[in-house]
Order: sequence, then structure tokens, then C-alpha cells
Amino acid sequence: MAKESNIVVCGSARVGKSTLINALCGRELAKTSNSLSSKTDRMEKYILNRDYISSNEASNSNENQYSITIWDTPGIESWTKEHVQEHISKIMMKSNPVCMIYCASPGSFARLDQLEWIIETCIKSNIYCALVCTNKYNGGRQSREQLLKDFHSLLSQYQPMTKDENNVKYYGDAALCTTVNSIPFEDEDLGAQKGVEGINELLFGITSSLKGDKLIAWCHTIADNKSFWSTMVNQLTEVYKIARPIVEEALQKHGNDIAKALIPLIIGAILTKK
Ligand SMILES: Nc1nc2c(ncn2[C@@H]2O[C@H](COP(=O)(O)OP(=O)(O)OP(=O)(O)O)[C@@H](O)[C@H]2O)c(=O)[nH]1
Ligand SMILES: [Mg+2]
Repeated sequence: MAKESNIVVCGSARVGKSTLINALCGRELAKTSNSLSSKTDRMEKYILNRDYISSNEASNSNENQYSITIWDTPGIESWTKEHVQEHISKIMMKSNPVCMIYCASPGSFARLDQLEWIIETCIKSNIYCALVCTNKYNGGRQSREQLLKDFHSLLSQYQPMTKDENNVKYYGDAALCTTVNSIPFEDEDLGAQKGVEGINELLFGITSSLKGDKLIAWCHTIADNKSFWSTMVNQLTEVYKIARPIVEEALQKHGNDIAKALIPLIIGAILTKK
């Protein structure tokens, strides 16, 4: 039977949720259905199926599948408190998601009152929150900084900030916030160009904050993101205390496919900690 897990992505329309989801997973995910139908409480879901990666090579079989559902809740800006409580809470409680990723773009309208209810629901239910300023160059620097200040003051109500590293602010094991540019940005008027930024740092932040089965599910979600695994290999082996010779040996065995070599080692490291 396939193992199943869920991730929730929320935010207003057109802030860059789908673009971020594709950047995180390292592949284009197709929209599958409108699972809740009315316009205001519509939820879309993306299903990511992949072979189950085990820490034990012998039990690695193609019949062992992992199915990750990414719930995309668009148009949240028009939701009422009741909508948020009813639909977001329901999905949070029912599916016990690996994490909740909230997206707001500096150029768009962020509903901080709703975000407060969402964060409260997550923190109470032990669901990891990642607040992301998406499409960071879309809108001025001032509005980007304001958005981050708002994220910070909301999260600090629940947990003090514990670390500020590589443009990611961490709030214990409960949450983080950061900014990303998920695809190259070009401002024709200013002749400015910016590359992809912040995705690997966001992924590292979530990976190093999750524990146990949630971390295993998360590793499966981002397994195809080759850029992440190859850029962050040293930081990851340090976090999970995996000795370099073991990594080298696994890399040789997997023809330098870093994700294939590293994920079983990470899963092995967290299973021995359990
Ligand atoms: N340069 C740049 N463009 C982005 C980024 N994120 C989103 N965009 C663009 O912004 C537009 C909206 O992005 P989507 O990912 O479709 O936004 P969404 O939140 O999924 O939108 P809805 O599903 O319609 O609510 C698209 O044209 C994207 O290409 C980003 O990080 N950088
Ligand atoms: Mg979308």
C-alpha cells in the first residue's frame, strides 16, 4: 500500500503558489481537480507519486509507493474567518500535514488577520509553518521588508526567534519565514534581472526543522530537486551527522545521484534516533 502524506499551501490569488510548489518539488506538477467546488472555498490538489525510498536497500521495491498530496488553497483573501476556520482547520485536523506553507507577495494584498488564525491552528496542532514572501522582486523593497516584519511579529507572538541564518528566520521547531524568487525575474522598465533565490535555503530550513515521519515525507516531496540536494549536501550531512566516507561510498554506488545517495542516509539517521 502507498504511504500517504499531505502538505498545505495557502495564500491569495496570483502570489506565486503554483510556481513555488514546482520550484520546491523540482518538477512541474499538474493540477488534478477542484476538490471543493464553490468559488470562495475552492481547494486544488496536486498529487505527487514516487517510489518509496527506504533506508534499507533490500526493502526498496517499486511496489512501495509514496503519495504526497499538496493542497493548494487559492483565493484566500476573500475568505471570512469562518471559511478559514472551517476549511483550513478541517484539512489541518484531518490530514495532519507535514507542513503549512503560507505565501504572500510584496506586490499583493496580505491578509494578516487570517494568517494569524492559520498560524494559531497550526501551532496548536503541531504543524510546522513556513511563511514565505514569494516573487520577492515583484513590488518594492519597502513592501518586502514590511511583509517580513509582519511575518516576524506574528510568529514571535507564539515562539521567540531562535536563529537568523541565510536569510531564513527560525522560530524553534514551530516555524520559519523567508523570501524567495522561484523563477528568474526581469523588470523590463528598469532593465533589471534577478536569478532564482532562496529556494534551497527555504528547503534546508524546513528539512532541518522537521522530525520523524514528517521529515521522511518531506524528503520524498523534494527528492527530484537536484539543485537542492547537490547545493546543500555538506550542510545536510552536518545536520544529520553522517560521516563523509559513508556519503562518498553511497555516491559511488548511485553514480553520483546525490538525492538517491543522501535520502536513505538521512532516513537511516532519523530512524536510529527514534
Ligand atoms: N519572476 C517571478 N515570477 C513569479 C514568481 N512567482 C510567481 N511568478 C509569476 O506570477 C504569476 C502568478 O504565479 P502563480 O504561481 O500562478 O500564482 P498562484 O498563487 O498559483 O496563482 P493562482 O493559482 O491563480 O492563485 C505567474 O505569471 C508566475 O510566473 C517568482 O518567484 N518570480
Ligand atoms: Mg496556482
